[in-house]
Amino acid sequence: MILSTQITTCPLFQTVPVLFLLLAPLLTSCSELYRPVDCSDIRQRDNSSPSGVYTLYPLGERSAVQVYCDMDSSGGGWTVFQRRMDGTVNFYRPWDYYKFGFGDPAGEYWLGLDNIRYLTNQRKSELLVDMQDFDGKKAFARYSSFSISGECDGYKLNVSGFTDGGAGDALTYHSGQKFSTFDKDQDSWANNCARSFMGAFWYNSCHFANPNGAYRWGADGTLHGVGVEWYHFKGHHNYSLKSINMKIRPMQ
Ligand SMILES: [Ca+2]
Repeated sequence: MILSTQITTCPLFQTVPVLFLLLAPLLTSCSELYRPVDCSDIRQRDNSSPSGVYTLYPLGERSAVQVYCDMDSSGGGWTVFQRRMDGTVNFYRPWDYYKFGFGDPAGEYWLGLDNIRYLTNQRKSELLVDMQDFDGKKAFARYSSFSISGECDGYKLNVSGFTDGGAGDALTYHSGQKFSTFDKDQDSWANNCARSFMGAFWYNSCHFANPNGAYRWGADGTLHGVGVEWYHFKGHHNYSLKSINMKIRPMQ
Protein backbone atom coordinates (compact mmCIF):
# COMPACT_ATOMS: atom_id res chain seq x y z
CA MET A 1 0.00 0.00 0.00
CA ILE A 2 2.76 2.40 0.98
CA LEU A 3 4.75 1.43 -2.06
CA SER A 4 1.87 2.12 -4.45
CA THR A 5 1.31 5.58 -2.90
CA GLN A 6 4.93 6.44 -3.49
CA ILE A 7 4.70 5.29 -7.08
CA THR A 8 1.62 7.39 -7.84
CA THR A 9 2.58 10.53 -5.90
CA CYS A 10 6.19 10.95 -6.92
CA PRO A 11 5.49 11.60 -10.61
CA LEU A 12 2.82 14.15 -9.61
CA PHE A 13 5.21 16.08 -7.39
CA GLN A 14 7.88 16.05 -10.08
CA THR A 15 5.59 17.44 -12.74
CA VAL A 16 5.49 20.97 -11.32
CA PRO A 17 9.23 21.62 -11.19
CA VAL A 18 9.74 20.02 -14.60
CA LEU A 19 7.08 22.24 -16.13
CA PHE A 20 8.55 25.26 -14.41
CA LEU A 21 11.99 24.44 -15.74
CA LEU A 22 10.58 24.14 -19.25
CA LEU A 23 8.79 27.45 -18.93
CA ALA A 24 11.59 29.28 -17.12
CA PRO A 25 13.47 30.41 -20.23
CA LEU A 26 10.23 31.81 -21.67
CA LEU A 27 9.38 33.61 -18.44
CA THR A 28 12.80 35.25 -18.07
CA SER A 29 13.72 35.82 -21.72
CA CYS A 30 12.34 39.37 -21.83
CA SER A 31 14.73 40.65 -19.15
CA GLU A 32 17.68 38.80 -20.70
CA LEU A 33 17.25 40.30 -24.16
CA TYR A 34 19.12 43.46 -23.30
CA ARG A 35 22.83 42.70 -23.49
CA PRO A 36 24.77 45.85 -24.37
CA VAL A 37 27.84 45.24 -26.51
CA ASP A 38 29.46 48.51 -25.49
CA CYS A 39 28.88 51.74 -23.56
CA SER A 40 27.31 53.46 -26.58
CA ASP A 41 24.48 50.88 -26.40
CA ILE A 42 23.84 51.85 -22.77
CA ARG A 43 23.97 55.53 -23.66
CA GLN A 44 21.57 55.01 -26.56
CA ARG A 45 19.05 53.15 -24.39
CA ASP A 46 19.12 55.80 -21.66
CA ASN A 47 20.99 59.03 -22.36
CA SER A 48 20.84 59.98 -18.67
CA SER A 49 23.03 56.97 -17.71
CA PRO A 50 25.90 58.30 -15.58
CA SER A 51 29.58 57.46 -15.95
CA GLY A 52 30.44 54.32 -14.00
CA VAL A 53 30.92 50.56 -14.09
CA TYR A 54 28.56 48.52 -16.29
CA THR A 55 28.36 44.93 -17.50
CA LEU A 56 28.92 44.54 -21.23
CA TYR A 57 28.65 41.54 -23.55
CA PRO A 58 31.18 42.15 -26.33
CA LEU A 59 30.64 38.67 -27.79
CA GLY A 60 27.23 37.39 -26.71
CA GLU A 61 25.69 36.17 -23.46
CA ARG A 62 28.72 34.25 -22.19
CA SER A 63 31.16 37.13 -22.65
CA ALA A 64 30.08 39.33 -19.70
CA VAL A 65 32.75 41.79 -18.65
CA GLN A 66 32.79 44.73 -16.24
CA VAL A 67 33.81 48.00 -17.85
CA TYR A 68 33.94 51.68 -16.95
CA CYS A 69 31.76 53.79 -19.23
CA ASP A 70 32.60 57.46 -19.74
CA MET A 71 29.23 59.16 -20.30
CA ASP A 72 30.59 62.71 -19.92
CA SER A 73 33.33 63.32 -22.50
CA SER A 74 32.27 64.58 -25.94
CA GLY A 75 28.71 63.24 -25.83
CA GLY A 76 29.48 60.13 -23.74
CA GLY A 77 29.08 56.47 -24.70
CA TRP A 78 32.81 55.75 -24.47
CA THR A 79 33.99 52.24 -23.58
CA VAL A 80 37.18 52.65 -21.54
CA PHE A 81 39.74 49.91 -22.28
CA GLN A 82 42.73 51.39 -20.46
CA ARG A 83 42.76 53.50 -17.29
CA ARG A 84 45.50 54.84 -15.00
CA MET A 85 44.69 57.23 -12.18
CA ASP A 86 46.47 56.51 -8.88
CA GLY A 87 49.16 53.84 -9.28
CA THR A 88 47.24 51.17 -7.35
CA VAL A 89 47.47 48.48 -10.05
CA ASN A 90 50.70 47.00 -11.37
CA PHE A 91 50.71 47.17 -15.19
CA TYR A 92 54.05 45.40 -15.66
CA ARG A 93 52.50 42.05 -16.55
CA PRO A 94 53.05 39.23 -19.03
CA TRP A 95 51.21 38.45 -22.24
CA ASP A 96 48.23 36.52 -20.90
CA TYR A 97 47.18 39.38 -18.63
CA TYR A 98 47.16 41.77 -21.58
CA LYS A 99 45.28 39.25 -23.67
CA PHE A 100 42.51 38.62 -21.12
CA GLY A 101 42.57 41.84 -19.06
CA PHE A 102 43.29 42.75 -15.42
CA GLY A 103 42.70 45.34 -12.71
CA ASP A 104 39.62 47.00 -11.25
CA PRO A 105 36.95 48.48 -13.57
CA ALA A 106 36.14 51.07 -10.89
CA GLY A 107 39.81 52.07 -10.79
CA GLU A 108 42.84 51.14 -12.86
CA TYR A 109 42.50 48.36 -15.42
CA TRP A 110 43.19 46.96 -18.86
CA LEU A 111 40.17 45.48 -20.64
CA GLY A 112 42.10 42.85 -22.58
CA LEU A 113 43.23 42.61 -26.20
CA ASP A 114 40.60 40.00 -27.05
CA ASN A 115 37.79 42.28 -25.92
CA ILE A 116 39.28 45.31 -27.70
CA ARG A 117 39.53 43.16 -30.81
CA TYR A 118 35.87 42.05 -30.55
CA LEU A 119 34.65 45.61 -30.03
CA THR A 120 36.64 47.24 -32.84
CA ASN A 121 36.03 44.36 -35.22
CA GLN A 122 32.23 44.55 -34.90
CA ARG A 123 31.87 48.31 -35.20
CA LYS A 124 34.10 50.93 -36.83
CA SER A 125 35.42 52.85 -33.85
CA GLU A 126 36.97 56.17 -32.93
CA LEU A 127 39.46 56.61 -30.08
CA LEU A 128 39.69 59.25 -27.38
CA VAL A 129 42.70 59.51 -25.06
CA ASP A 130 42.20 61.78 -22.02
CA MET A 131 45.12 62.68 -19.77
CA GLN A 132 46.11 64.92 -16.90
CA ASP A 133 49.42 65.94 -15.31
CA PHE A 134 50.10 66.50 -11.60
CA ASP A 135 49.51 70.27 -11.96
CA GLY A 136 45.91 69.61 -12.99
CA LYS A 137 46.49 70.40 -16.67
CA LYS A 138 44.21 68.34 -18.91
CA ALA A 139 44.56 67.44 -22.59
CA PHE A 140 43.27 64.92 -25.07
CA ALA A 141 44.11 63.29 -28.38
CA ARG A 142 41.37 61.96 -30.61
CA TYR A 143 41.54 59.59 -33.59
CA SER A 144 38.67 59.09 -36.02
CA SER A 145 39.63 55.47 -36.73
CA PHE A 146 40.92 52.82 -34.32
CA SER A 147 41.05 49.03 -34.57
CA ILE A 148 43.29 46.08 -33.79
CA SER A 149 43.74 42.79 -35.61
CA GLY A 150 43.46 39.28 -34.13
CA GLU A 151 46.01 37.46 -31.98
CA CYS A 152 47.48 35.49 -34.89
CA ASP A 153 48.38 38.85 -36.43
CA GLY A 154 49.83 40.13 -33.13
CA TYR A 155 46.84 42.38 -32.29
CA LYS A 156 48.29 44.89 -34.73
CA LEU A 157 47.25 48.52 -34.15
CA ASN A 158 45.51 50.53 -36.85
CA VAL A 159 44.94 54.15 -35.87
CA SER A 160 44.49 57.31 -37.95
CA GLY A 161 42.62 60.60 -38.24
CA PHE A 162 44.27 62.58 -35.44
CA THR A 163 42.56 65.61 -33.85
CA ASP A 164 44.53 67.63 -31.31
CA GLY A 165 43.06 68.43 -27.91
CA GLY A 166 46.35 69.84 -26.59
CA ALA A 167 48.06 66.48 -26.10
CA GLY A 168 49.67 66.19 -29.51
CA ASP A 169 49.92 63.07 -31.63
CA ALA A 170 51.99 60.43 -29.83
CA LEU A 171 50.11 57.46 -31.27
CA THR A 172 50.37 57.57 -35.06
CA TYR A 173 54.02 56.47 -34.65
CA HIS A 174 52.65 53.23 -33.16
CA SER A 175 50.15 52.45 -35.93
CA GLY A 176 50.93 49.24 -37.78
CA GLN A 177 52.80 47.77 -34.79
CA LYS A 178 52.04 44.49 -33.04
CA PHE A 179 51.44 44.41 -29.28
CA SER A 180 54.43 43.56 -27.06
CA THR A 181 54.85 42.51 -23.44
CA PHE A 182 58.11 41.73 -21.65
CA ASP A 183 57.63 38.03 -22.38
CA LYS A 184 56.46 38.49 -25.99
CA ASP A 185 58.66 40.84 -28.00
CA GLN A 186 56.91 41.81 -31.25
CA ASP A 187 58.35 45.32 -31.50
CA SER A 188 60.55 46.83 -34.23
CA TRP A 189 63.62 47.25 -32.04
CA ALA A 190 66.59 44.90 -31.78
CA ASN A 191 66.12 44.79 -27.99
CA ASN A 192 62.96 44.36 -25.87
CA CYS A 193 60.97 47.64 -25.59
CA ALA A 194 58.58 46.31 -22.93
CA ARG A 195 61.46 45.32 -20.65
CA SER A 196 63.45 48.49 -21.31
CA PHE A 197 60.48 50.83 -20.75
CA MET A 198 58.62 48.78 -18.13
CA GLY A 199 55.30 48.58 -19.91
CA ALA A 200 53.29 46.76 -22.57
CA PHE A 201 52.15 48.44 -25.76
CA TRP A 202 52.16 48.56 -29.53
CA TYR A 203 55.85 49.41 -29.32
CA ASN A 204 57.68 50.48 -32.45
CA SER A 205 61.34 51.29 -31.81
CA CYS A 206 60.26 52.09 -29.11
CA HIS A 207 57.66 54.72 -28.11
CA PHE A 208 56.17 58.20 -28.01
CA ALA A 209 53.38 56.91 -25.77
CA ASN A 210 53.81 54.51 -22.86
CA PRO A 211 50.42 54.57 -21.09
CA ASN A 212 51.01 51.16 -19.48
CA GLY A 213 54.43 52.12 -18.12
CA ALA A 214 55.47 52.43 -14.47
CA TYR A 215 53.39 54.86 -12.37
CA ARG A 216 56.10 57.34 -11.30
CA TRP A 217 54.30 60.37 -9.86
CA GLY A 218 55.39 63.15 -12.22
CA ALA A 219 58.79 64.37 -13.36
CA ASP A 220 61.60 61.89 -12.81
CA GLY A 221 64.66 61.65 -15.02
CA THR A 222 66.35 58.89 -13.03
CA LEU A 223 65.28 56.28 -15.54
CA HIS A 224 64.60 57.32 -19.12
CA GLY A 225 61.17 56.82 -20.69
CA VAL A 226 59.75 54.22 -18.32
CA GLY A 227 56.82 56.24 -16.90
CA VAL A 228 53.17 56.67 -17.91
CA GLU A 229 54.03 58.91 -20.83
CA TRP A 230 52.54 60.83 -23.73
CA TYR A 231 55.61 62.48 -25.23
CA HIS A 232 53.96 65.31 -27.16
CA PHE A 233 51.94 66.51 -24.14
CA LYS A 234 54.91 67.07 -21.84
CA GLY A 235 57.53 67.52 -24.59
CA HIS A 236 60.04 65.05 -23.19
CA HIS A 237 60.40 61.46 -22.02
CA ASN A 238 60.73 61.92 -18.27
CA TYR A 239 57.29 62.89 -17.06
CA SER A 240 54.88 60.27 -15.76
CA LEU A 241 51.26 61.42 -15.97
CA LYS A 242 48.78 61.53 -13.10
CA SER A 243 46.03 60.00 -15.19
CA ILE A 244 45.39 58.70 -18.67
CA ASN A 245 42.57 56.67 -20.16
CA MET A 246 41.94 55.27 -23.62
CA LYS A 247 38.36 54.72 -24.81
CA ILE A 248 36.46 53.81 -27.93
CA ARG A 249 33.05 54.52 -29.41
CA PRO A 250 31.43 53.47 -32.67
CA MET A 251 31.75 56.07 -35.42
CA GLN A 252 28.69 58.29 -35.56
CA1 LIG B 1 62.52 43.57 -30.24
